[in-house]
Amino acid sequence: MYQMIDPAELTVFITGATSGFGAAAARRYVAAGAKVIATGRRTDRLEALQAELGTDKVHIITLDVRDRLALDAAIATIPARFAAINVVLANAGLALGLQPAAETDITDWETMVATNINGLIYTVRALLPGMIERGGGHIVTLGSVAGDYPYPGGSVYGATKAFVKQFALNLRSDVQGKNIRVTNIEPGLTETEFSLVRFKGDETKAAKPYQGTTAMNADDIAESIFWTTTLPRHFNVNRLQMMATTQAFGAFDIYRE
Ligand code: NDP
Ligand code: 8X3
Repeated sequence: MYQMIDPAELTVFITGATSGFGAAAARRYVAAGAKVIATGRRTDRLEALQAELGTDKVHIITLDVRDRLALDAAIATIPARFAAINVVLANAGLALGLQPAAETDITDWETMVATNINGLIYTVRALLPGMIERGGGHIVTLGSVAGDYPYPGGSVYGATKAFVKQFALNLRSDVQGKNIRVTNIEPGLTETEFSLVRFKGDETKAAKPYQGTTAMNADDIAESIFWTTTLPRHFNVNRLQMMATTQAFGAFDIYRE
């Protein structure tokens, strides 16, 4: 019988646990016996998650990942029972807008960079030393197919996810010999609140990407994350890219007069 890691050994720090992948991952880990530190900006959602999953298994922290000092301060207050973090799921992120570059709102670009890049590196930088001191751990980052494949209107979002991918790969080199695993999860179309955020609450626009098809869902991604982190410790998944069966690649776009 193939020997997976016992999830009861895991304490998982999750950014963006109020919705989508992060919330689904919190449920998956706790159902398997792990402890979770669930973070995000929406306290009411965090409290509801904690009430659902139990205070013995879930510690919550209201946190904006763009605020490095607040992040550092919050981590310093984690109770001893949850302090031995050995999985970091750096998941918080967003896309804003789908306009061509010349028409985009510059503050949308700034928010994506501040969240998807700065928030992610602040999270990893704050938690990595502790994991090294404790002798090991696993960092899971949330990239995207958008970090590999371009699409119209995806200029800065895709670029932030290309950053995430390269950061994760470079991180692997830096933690060589320290028993730290690093995995970049790279999903395609997945139905969460992602589109509602991208289209700033416009439900009609947000529903469109998922209409008439079967996208992946948050549980699909949570299962993949859970799998990579419970594999035997000698085995590192560097990158895991997945798409809905109904999503594939298009042809190059040739402009003609
Ligand atoms: P959701 O919108 O459902 O969830 C996003 C999560 O990120 C929320 O919990 C939100 O919490 C959190 N978040 C956003 N900004 C901040 C912030 N400044 N500080 C702290 N938390 C923040 O989207 P998904 O679950 O789909 O997305 C999760 C990750 O997966 C993102 O990085 C996204 O780019 C990536 N991804 C998504 C895909 C998809 O198709 N859905 C495909 C590929 C990658 P709160 O608002 O409470 O702070
Ligand atoms: C989210 C997937 O295709 O909307 O990262 O960019 S996509």
